[in-house]
Amino acid sequence: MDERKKAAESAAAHFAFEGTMQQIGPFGNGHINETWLARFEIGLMGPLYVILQRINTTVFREPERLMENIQGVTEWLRRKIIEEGGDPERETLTLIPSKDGKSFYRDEDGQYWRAYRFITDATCYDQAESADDFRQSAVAFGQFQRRLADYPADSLYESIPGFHDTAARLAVFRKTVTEDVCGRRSEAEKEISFVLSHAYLAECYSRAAAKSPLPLRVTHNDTKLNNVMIDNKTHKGICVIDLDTVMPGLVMNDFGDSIRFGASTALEDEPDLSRVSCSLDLFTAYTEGFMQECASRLTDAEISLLADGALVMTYECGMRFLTDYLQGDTYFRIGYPAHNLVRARNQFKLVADMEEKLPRMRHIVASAAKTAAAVERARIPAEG
Ligand code: ADP
Ligand code: GN1
Ligand code: MG
Repeated sequence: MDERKKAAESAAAHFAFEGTMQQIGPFGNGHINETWLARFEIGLMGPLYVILQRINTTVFREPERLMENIQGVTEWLRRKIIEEGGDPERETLTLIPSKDGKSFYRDEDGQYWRAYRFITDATCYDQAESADDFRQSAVAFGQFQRRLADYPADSLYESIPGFHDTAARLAVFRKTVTEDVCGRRSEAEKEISFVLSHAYLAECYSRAAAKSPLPLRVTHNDTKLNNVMIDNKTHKGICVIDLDTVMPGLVMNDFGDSIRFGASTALEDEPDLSRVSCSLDLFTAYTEGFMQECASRLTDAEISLLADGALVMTYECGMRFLTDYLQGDTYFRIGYPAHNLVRARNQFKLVADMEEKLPRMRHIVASAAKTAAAVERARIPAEG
């Protein structure tokens, strides 16, 4: 930790921060980047906080191109938020440039760093404290989707190729099981069988697309609850963060990943599987919030697949955790040796529960879509 802290401290000196750095410490619960919170003192103005992140370059191979994405997307969102009369400092991430005016700093070891203004008086939750908070996170992701609807998708670099290509991930999984480089296969026979017996989920969208095309949109692709900030006072979802995976993608995946993480009755790594299930109350709250923001922009084919998206994303994420376990934990940050196996078991319990609840989930989506359409119809003449 000391070495890492020293590296963070010396990286901090290369950003255009003002004042004197008083303190720096690890922050947040992200699995990918290394996040630090630094406290500065600016004369009589008191403390000011910034987020400093070391970009995970094992995961993000071309950090400079990644930062171009983030710069483009945050500037775009900033303009939209100002047009809508919002507060751009709180409603989107603000990059702090390096002293030489770049959006990142590359240190002597070739590590890449970036800095953001710290969004104060807001929290990223690992679990929804209430259905209403979860509904607010849906509104924030729905707004994000709406604000980026006309973003030039072609200008976005694909930061992780095939990120949500579940079928390709299944192929990697099969190969990983065969190779068994860490000799861990025997620890995970039941979970491996689960993945193989649910391979139909990897074909869900291609089956649907054969009947009706599924549009590619600018999506976030990592819409878990702790990637949205909830205002401590108003409890509104104010800012979508963690923009590394903003790429052209499918809206069902953004919806589905939120459900996977936030509608579960337990944390993503809860080992007691009796506590893990998909809460239909939380599912309903999220669906209503999301539909309220963007139902009118979605096609019937997309709406009819949203609930299935929750299954696909949960299956894919469980498979990714299990693949990482079998490969020796090189991707997701772990807290103990079997962490990824525990996470995978947890996700598969959730998949099984969602399979049972799928008809009800589809029904909830359909009726939220109907309500959103009725609200939209009532609003248009009044405005016109
Ligand atoms: P990772 O890719 O590792 O998940 P994130 O970008 O999501 O990294 O950041 C990790 C955590 O740091 C977030 O869940 C959040 O708690 C916190 N965080 C990141 N950016 C900010 C910010 N600008 N203001 C406040 N907190 C932030
Ligand atoms: C990672 O970066 P973070 O912690 O928000 C991962 C997601 C997974 C998630 C599981 C770039 O998200 O895809 O769904 O962990 N992000 C990346 O918690 O791989
Ligand atoms: Mg994150």
